[in-house]
Amino acid sequence: MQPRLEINDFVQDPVRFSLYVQAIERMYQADQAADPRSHFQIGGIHGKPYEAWDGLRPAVEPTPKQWRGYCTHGMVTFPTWHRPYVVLYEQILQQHAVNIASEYRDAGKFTEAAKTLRVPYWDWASSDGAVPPPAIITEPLLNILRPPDGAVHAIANPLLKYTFHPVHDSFCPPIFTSPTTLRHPRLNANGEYESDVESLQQCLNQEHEQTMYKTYMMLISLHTWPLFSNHRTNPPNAQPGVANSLESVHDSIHRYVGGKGPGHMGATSMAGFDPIFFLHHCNVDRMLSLWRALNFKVWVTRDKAGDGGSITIPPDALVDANTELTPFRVNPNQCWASAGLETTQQFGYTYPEFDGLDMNNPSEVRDQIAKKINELYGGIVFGSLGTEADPGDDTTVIYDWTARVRVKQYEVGTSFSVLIFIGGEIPEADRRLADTYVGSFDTFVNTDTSQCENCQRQRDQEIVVEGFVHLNLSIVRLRRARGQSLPGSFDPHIIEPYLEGESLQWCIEKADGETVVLTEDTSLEVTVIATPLTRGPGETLPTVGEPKFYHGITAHRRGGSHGEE
Ligand SMILES: [Cu+2]
Repeated sequence: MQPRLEINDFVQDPVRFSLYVQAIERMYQADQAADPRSHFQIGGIHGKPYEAWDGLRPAVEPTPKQWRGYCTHGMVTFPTWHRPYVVLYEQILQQHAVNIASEYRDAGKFTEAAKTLRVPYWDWASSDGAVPPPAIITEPLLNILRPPDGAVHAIANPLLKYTFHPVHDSFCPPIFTSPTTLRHPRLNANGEYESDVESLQQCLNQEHEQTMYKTYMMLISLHTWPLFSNHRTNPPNAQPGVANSLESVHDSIHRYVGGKGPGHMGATSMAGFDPIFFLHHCNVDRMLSLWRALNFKVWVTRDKAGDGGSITIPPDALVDANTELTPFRVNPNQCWASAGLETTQQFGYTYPEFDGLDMNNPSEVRDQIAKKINELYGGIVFGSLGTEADPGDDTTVIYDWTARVRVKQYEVGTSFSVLIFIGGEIPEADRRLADTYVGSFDTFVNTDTSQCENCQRQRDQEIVVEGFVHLNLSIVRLRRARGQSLPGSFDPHIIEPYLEGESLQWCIEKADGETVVLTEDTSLEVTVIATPLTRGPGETLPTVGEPKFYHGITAHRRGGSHGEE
């Protein structure tokens, strides 16, 4: 079984990396209009150009309400739909790699590497930092080993962007009619859009600790499929969430890469074209594997598709583990369904955390993966308190203080963010760089549809999405800066009055950077919750208790708590 490697490790191996880069080049070169295995058509499965992929047409003509892409967002199949998607991409790359390997005069080591080539993942929650290596985001040229002699050649770096040939008619101006994919687009002196890499790096650095915190809390505190799988709010009578769903954590990364505008990664219809999409989604798939190892009896449940469904799923359809994940075929007549995708062995890949584990022994796998998760990401939660990751002989309790955000997905008609601040006013500009900034809840939807005929569809105005911004790190930072004592276990009798005094604030910022003025009837609801995390002697992961709601901290303000539930 071959592990998919973290991108920082992956780039260290010149043979593997050279094959990967050249395989991507070949996917780029393939005919956009005619070749279903071209980068364009593979990226286009996700959203635009909204065409049937490889002849797979919807059985029923979609309604005006329906989303025209194949990808399933805001529903229970979000994690599983993207699994065969990344596999398809990986298989195409690997086939190219095998062909490329045979072109070297000394083909042996290249052929060996090609046979075991798997796509790398970008661990944006890594304690080593969220910014991918320069080869992925900054270096204009890459030194790779080229056939036939295997000597080092510098080539234009295909990992920075995809160049459309041509830009498709259905792409919306002004940003998406640019000749290439863009990250953090800005206008240059010639009036053209270009990627602002510094802004991208700054954003990823700024959000890194919150991302790590969100990731750990997602992995350890969610145990049901509806809470883990997607960003939709659970019905009022269901168990309340205390951490972000996998989809919500993923949505934020799309927006951090897309930046203001947004660039391609920030819009569902365009995201699949940016080559970083597959590095990101490979990590999303890894998170699915890690979470599933902890919750090995839990899998896809049944729920209404909701929102726009997908090109083959009407919005009012029920979706479950047997729903076909179009257009990913398991055989010529049938597509994969979530039932059957519980493990990755059938696709010949695994992740490094599973190295050496006996996959036939799920409780042993669970215990080992719990340790790994703690080592990888646990420090951010327990470290914020200054306590050791290992509690030794004592039982440790800390409270996780969190702003829960609920808002209608189409509150403003485009992707937007709810930004949370503590300890001062909300600045006028560059809000995410301010000292008072805590973190954001980000929606990832289609871009503004008002001027673009191709994007118009009636949207489900009632869909409410949910996310969580964790406050503990900012509380510590603020108290340190003011020379105040650290809050120990974040006990409610200290933190509740503290949060009231420091005034928690929020605002909505559209993907183009514009601020949304909150009206009296805004659907936004920010509610503070505190969740006890208890770790006994010898326990690896903490036990996550029932959240307690502190409505008073945000009530009676626009976008604040609506009161008891
Ligand atoms: Cu995505």
